[in-house]
Amino acid sequence: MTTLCYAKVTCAIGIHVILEEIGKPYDLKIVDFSKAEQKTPEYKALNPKGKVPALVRDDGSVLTEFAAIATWLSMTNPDKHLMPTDPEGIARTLEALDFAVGTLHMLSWRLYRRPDAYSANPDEHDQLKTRGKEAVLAGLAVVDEQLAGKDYLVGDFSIADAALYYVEYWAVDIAGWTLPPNVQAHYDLMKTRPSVQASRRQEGVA
Ligand SMILES: N[C@@H](CCC(=O)N[C@@H](CS)C(=O)NCC(=O)O)C(=O)O
Repeated sequence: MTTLCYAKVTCAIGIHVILEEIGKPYDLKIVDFSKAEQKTPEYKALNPKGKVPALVRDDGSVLTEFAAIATWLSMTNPDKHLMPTDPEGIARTLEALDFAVGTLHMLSWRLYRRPDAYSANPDEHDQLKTRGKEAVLAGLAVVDEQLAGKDYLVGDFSIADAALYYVEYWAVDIAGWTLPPNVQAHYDLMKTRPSVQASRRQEGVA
């Protein structure tokens, strides 16, 4: 059965949401970061990158990278309408998805959350964290303008919203920051979706 390898408080929750939106049976395999299980030979045999999410598909093959997994799930479940089908809609969805994953998460949040990955000098960590926070909030200000007058990023709910959702979750529930108004409204709306509620429940998010 399709299995999502995930860890708590990670971007994998966005893929978890997408699997719940699809509604087909799947398994969850927790990778315990507190025990560094992502670095074990067993997990690296599955995903040599030592990261989550990783999706083990029905044929046993493993797919990694949020954007690739989300796009594949969307395209193999076309009846769920998780992405537009016209070229403009596809491009706009991937544009928003990549901004959430590539810029908000990888370039910005990671700086806030993992300053040790950028400097071995603890004296520099506070400054790096501040730069990371500023970068996330600057990015969310751009998203706020994109969301003006809209419920979701592109048309109806799409895989891009699942990506933005996990950044919102981190910003609010983990960091305790205040979101700009349209982003907060998007986060509130996301939390009304049964897929989001189920994934939060299963991952123990309040
Ligand atoms: N580019 C990857 C990023 C995945 C990633 O950075 N995952 C983090 C959790 S949010 C992780 O597994 N970190 C484990 C580690 O750094 O040891 C993607 O889009 O899936």
